[in-house]
Amino acid sequence: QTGQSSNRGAFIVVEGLDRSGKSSQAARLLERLQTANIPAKLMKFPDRTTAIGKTIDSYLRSESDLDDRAIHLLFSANRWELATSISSALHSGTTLLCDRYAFSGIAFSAAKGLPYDWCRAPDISLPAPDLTLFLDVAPEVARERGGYGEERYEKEEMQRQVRVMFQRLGEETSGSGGGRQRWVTIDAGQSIQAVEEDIWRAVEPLVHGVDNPLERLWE
Ligand code: NYM
Ligand code: MG
Repeated sequence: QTGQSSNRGAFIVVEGLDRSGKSSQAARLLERLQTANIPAKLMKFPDRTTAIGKTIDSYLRSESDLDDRAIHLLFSANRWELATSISSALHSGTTLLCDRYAFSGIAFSAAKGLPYDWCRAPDISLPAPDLTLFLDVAPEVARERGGYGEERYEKEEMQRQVRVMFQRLGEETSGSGGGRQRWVTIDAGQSIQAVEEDIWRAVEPLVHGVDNPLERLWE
């Protein structure tokens, strides 16, 4: 326990394919933190409530069309417009859970065929997560869970490519920060309870705050 010396909340990101259980698990984790009286907040990207977010929403529902690079930059801009609130929440001691982040940005656009390094560039210098939980599930298992939705990208072949990109991001992001693993792959094909326990095991060491300064992504 390092409770009394902690100086900021932890930044925890949940990533994965569509239908990997991210949103449900993030909600369960938020509830668990709140029950333990840990100040916590849940964010989600894309944040469809902002002006940029509304443009993204309309693109995802195929109500509008945009150049692949233009939509990629808007997803990144949607993170940048919230970067200050991310760091202020963390510095005020709030543990921040984030349902998707820059890794989704790269994985989905690179899966469409855009160059990986080009995709990564606009997200360089965003607040860096202390921990990224990758909820890994085979696309065919994800599909069997009530099927993919109607939005763009929610097709099995696309999801297969996205998973390959996430695996590459995991390899490049693994390694430790502050003595902890920065990227943890969770077997999201297990039962909801087993996934929740695996997540808690990874998150628990961070929930009383972290001492190391907030870093910037890929700097
Ligand atoms: N997505 C999400 C991207 O293509 N780039 C990004 O930067 C982010 C954050 O948007 N299929 C994709 C992944 C999803 C879709 O996300 C909508 P969600 O979590 O289903 O609302
Ligand atoms: Mg979705």
